[in-house]
Amino acid sequence: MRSATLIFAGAIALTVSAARSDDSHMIVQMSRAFHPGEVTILRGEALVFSNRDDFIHQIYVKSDSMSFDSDEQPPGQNVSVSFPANGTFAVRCRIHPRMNLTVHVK
Ligand SMILES: [Cu+2]
Repeated sequence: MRSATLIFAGAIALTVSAARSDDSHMIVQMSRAFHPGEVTILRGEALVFSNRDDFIHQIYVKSDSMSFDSDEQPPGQNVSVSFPANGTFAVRCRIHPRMNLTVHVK
């Protein structure tokens, strides 16, 4: 009886945390810009980039503690990028050099 109660409580906790991360870490690429342009997340969390323009984007991060380089990202496609290290990172697009997102990882 006691172990059944523990399993039930764990299932609720998992559901709540999954719903929250879906809401709060979505970045939209629209009109050749990231929205929002700055975000703070916890170490190990991911950002999901959603291309809402009708042309291709791309995503890259280059720093001492992490490196990411996506393929071309067609309209409507989502790309997930996780951040395994603390610090401040610039996310850029190789196709549109003025696109810049600042990510603070704590
Ligand atoms: Cu772009």
